Order: sequence, then C-alpha cells, then structure tokens
Amino acid sequence: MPGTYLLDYGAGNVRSLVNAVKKIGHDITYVKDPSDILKADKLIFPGVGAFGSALASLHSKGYAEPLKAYIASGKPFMGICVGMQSLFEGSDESPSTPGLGIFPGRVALFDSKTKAVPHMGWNTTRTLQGYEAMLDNGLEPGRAYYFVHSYAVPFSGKEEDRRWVLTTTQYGDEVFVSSILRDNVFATQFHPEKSGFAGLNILRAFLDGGADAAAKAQYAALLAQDQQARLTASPSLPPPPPSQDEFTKRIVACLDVRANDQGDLVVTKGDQYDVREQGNAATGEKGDVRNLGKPVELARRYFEEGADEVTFLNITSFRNCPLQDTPMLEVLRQTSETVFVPLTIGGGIKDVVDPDGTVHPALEVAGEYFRSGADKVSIGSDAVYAAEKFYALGGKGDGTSAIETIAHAYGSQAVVISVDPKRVYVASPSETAHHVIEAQEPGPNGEKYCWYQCTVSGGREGRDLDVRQLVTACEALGAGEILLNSMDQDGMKRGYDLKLIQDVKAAVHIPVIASSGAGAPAHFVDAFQKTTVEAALAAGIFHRREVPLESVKQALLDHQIRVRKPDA
Ligand code: 1PR
Repeated sequence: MPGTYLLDYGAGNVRSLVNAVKKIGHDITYVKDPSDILKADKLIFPGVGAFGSALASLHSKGYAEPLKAYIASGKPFMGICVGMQSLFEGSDESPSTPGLGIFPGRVALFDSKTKAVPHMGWNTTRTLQGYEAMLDNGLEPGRAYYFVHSYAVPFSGKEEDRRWVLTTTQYGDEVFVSSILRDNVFATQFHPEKSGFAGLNILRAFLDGGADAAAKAQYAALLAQDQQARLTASPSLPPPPPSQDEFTKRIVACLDVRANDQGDLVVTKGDQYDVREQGNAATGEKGDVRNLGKPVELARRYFEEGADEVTFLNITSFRNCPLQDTPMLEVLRQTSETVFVPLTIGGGIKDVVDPDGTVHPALEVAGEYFRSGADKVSIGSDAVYAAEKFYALGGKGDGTSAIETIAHAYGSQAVVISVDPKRVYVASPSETAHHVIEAQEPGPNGEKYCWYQCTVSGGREGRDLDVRQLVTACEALGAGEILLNSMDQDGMKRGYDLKLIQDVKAAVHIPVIASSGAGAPAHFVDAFQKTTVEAALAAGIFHRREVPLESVKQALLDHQIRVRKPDA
C-alpha cells in the first residue's frame, strides 16, 4: 500500500512521532518488511538510541539496501536524530560500524570539558541554504528545537558542504550540522516531534510537500525587513552568518502522581515529601492525599503554557507494582497524544515481580514506558542500590544494573537519576567521612556544615551514601542526566538549595535539573545566575497556579537568561 511509512527498528519512543503525524491529520504505516520500504511514497526514519545498534538493526532486518534504493529513487525521505546520523560514513560512537555513506563525513562526540554532554534541550539553527529553503521545510529562523544527543556531525565550513547542510547549530564552542537538505533527502539532528508546535510545522511541511501560505508570507516579510535574510537567501551561497550559542535553559513541570485513598490516580504534591492534608491534630490522624488535578489534563496544560519538558513521578511505586497494572502506562499513552515536548517517567524503574512470580527486568519495564510515549526514564531508589554495588565492586559496574542495561539499549540520554537527598548537619567536616559542604542554612543547633544523605523509597529510608558518591557513580554507570531534588526544600517555596546544586554540577559532566523549593520567578533566576545548572523544575507553584510558567520565562528573559519563547 502506498503512503507514508515509518522505519522503526524498536529502539525507543516512536509513539510520539506517530501521534505528531496523526495530530496534523496524516496517517503513517510501520515498515514491517523490507519490501514495504520501496512501496512508500514518503519515508520517515526516526533513529533513537545508539548509532551502532541502529545500523546493526537496519542490516539484520534487511532494511539497509532497500533504504538506500528508496533514497536513490528520489522519493521524499526524512531522517531524525540517529536517522540523520546513519546517512553519514560512520560515527565515533561505534567506530567499527560503517554508516550508509550517503553523505560525506563522520559523527563525533561533543567535548564535555566546557559544557554538559549530552546536548539536551532547546537550541536554534542558522541556515546556510537560505531562508526560503528553511521555510519550505517548515523551519523558522530564530525558533528553538529540541535536541538530545552526545554525538553530532561537526560543521567543516567547507564551501562544498554548504550544498547539503541546511542549518548549523552552535553548542558551547562547537558548531555542528543540525539539518541537511539535498534533493529528496531532508534530515534533522533535533526532534521535530518533541519540538512543540514549531516541530509540528516541520512534519507538516514534509507531509504536505512544502510550507503553507502563512510560512511563505512570513518569508516575504523577513526578506523585506532583514538584510541578513536577503544575504542568506542568495542562491550564490554566501558565507553563513556568524554562529552563536543560543542553547536555552529548560523549565520542567513535574507531576507527582499516586492513587488517593479512593483509588483515583491524582497529581499530588508534598511539603518535604509529606503529601497528605493536615489531619486531626488532636488524634494525630493524617488527612487525605492532596489532590491537585488529573495527570493527563495537567500535562497538557503545561505543554500549552510553554513547559520545555514534562516529568511524571509515580511516587508510591516503591510498593511492588505488577507491570501490567501500572497505571502510568496509560497516562503516558494519553499524554503523548497531546504533549509534544519530552516526557520523562519516574518511579518503579527496577526489576518488578508479578503476583505469579514472573520477574520483569528493569530494561523490560523501561521498554514498556518508552513504547507508551516516554522519552526518558528516571530512576530513584534503584540508582542508590546500583551506586552502593558500584563501590562494593571497587568502583565499577557489573553490567546488570537498570542504569547500565537501559543506557546500553536506549542510550544514556534516556536515563535520568532522580536524587532524593536530605541534609545531615555537622558542626565540623571532620565529624563524618562523607563529602561535606557549607550549609545553605545553619542546622537546628547552629551547625554550619552538612552532607547530603541519599534516601530510597520516597525518602522513607536514609542510606550510608552521599549525593556526590551517588551522582559520580551513576554517571560512570551511564546515566545521562540528574534530577536533583531536596527533601529539605521540597514544597517550602523558599528557593532551591543552590549550594547543593552547584556542588553536584561540579562533580559531573552530564546535565543537571534543579528541583525542589521554587516559590517565585526570582528563584529560577537565582538558579541560573548563581549555578551552572541546565534546567529548573517546579511542581507546587504551577499546580496551584500561584506562578504562571509564562512569568517564569519572562523573568528569565528580563535577566538576559536564554529560554525558549512561548510557542503557538
Ligand atoms: O524510587 O525509582 O521508585 O522513584 C520514586 C520517585 O518518586 C522518585 O523520583 C522520588 O523523587 C519521587 N517521590 C517519592 N516520594 C515522593 C514524595 O513527595 N512523597 N516525590 C516523591 C518527590 C520531588 C519532586 C518535586 C519537587 C518540586 N517529589 O520532584 O516535584 O521537589 O516540588 P516543588 O516545586 O513543589 O518544591 P523510585
């Protein structure tokens, strides 16, 4: 059957892409057999995961040769992320695996000495082929798109490369190829399906065979206004405009989810992890679980209000939860129909045991979540146990932890570590063997120092492991990002624990999300001005509509902190 086909080799979240295509009114069929590839009128190859496993799957499923033949036939092709990288000659990620070799050059690892790697977040693009080519493919100058990758094709700056490099992007001190366009082949390093409405425009242009009238009118307006636009639109391929790092800070909306006493799944929010209403002080009885809304509806609201990412934490999943009963799978499926920014799911990413004794390894659990629409999984308790084992083995993994198995199969960028630390105050650093810092606030007895104890089971149990030990072990095991909570600041609206955040930032090269304690836009400004954190998360103030997301972004823009502008 002719039509648009999706080349999926089972390496991650393609549900979002399918949902994005449906959202803009098109159908898409999965390639099930190599012969389907040549039947397609249009083909999308959304590579997820690692270069080596993507190429190995293409070959083992017999897709590689039909894919090359399809591209040679001149029919429209769109590659995304590893789907773009696969078109090159090879990648440092898997040096012995040849790429398809349709474009010259190799994919290389970003340098993490000067910036966090993966490059995870929103960044803009600069065109080399002119605004018209950009707009024809649904890209808009100045718009930010969502990237998540550790490897990229460096931009050589050679004159001939400009004939296939549609846009470049700068991350820190490196300029790389962020989209390519030559004849029927269009591919992006970023994820259009995760880039909000701006990304949907790209998919629409590909599926409709060009930009719509509104985009063309915008192009004409740009040309009229902008000298630079006139230059870059010239067919003589002038030098690209000077590149600039326009990577933005991310604002993450977090939804803590659990069943209330009536058995309904609700978004809740605690103060210092206590999610129940004040009960009866006389009897000491606790109140109900706080109910701040429905997960799918709230996630959609945050997407529409401009959240750069949405995170769900299933906060009671330390109680064993049989895989098929996991209500979060359905929450994700429904959310991914309306939310087109990255979705993270946390809680219960570990080996789970069904009532009949069947064990589902963490990798299988994570796979269910990815197939249901998650882009990243967040690991809490199990990461603490993995770090303890890492040190027991003398500072190495044994390949069996959830972090290692999931990162190996889906890539480090898909593995977030959710840290639930609690301050332990000490009068002097010599009182403990743990890594001590000067406390942001003095302890109850005037102690000036503290260490941060890792906890498991939603903060119910403290372990003999400090946060620095945890994050460095998890990074070594393959984690791609840290979600750094604070049990002391959670829900208190006094601002983030900036000392803790900068201490963790200094210990790792992967991105860190500041979490817990945001009470006002100024707290986000502090997080980005006083630490080098990549993202800041909040929950309570957004759920209660005390601080609109828009005012957080405006406050950051007012302080010259780059953020993604509201999307529509
Ligand atoms: O251990 O892998 O099953 O994961 C459990 C997950 O559930 C962990 O990510 C853990 O952080 C989370 N969790 C468990 N219990 C609670 C609780 O609150 N009782 N929530 C909990 C943690 C922290 C936040 C919160 C920020 C921002 N919530 O992520 O959203 O502190 O809040 P604020 O802006 O209102 O201050 P596993």
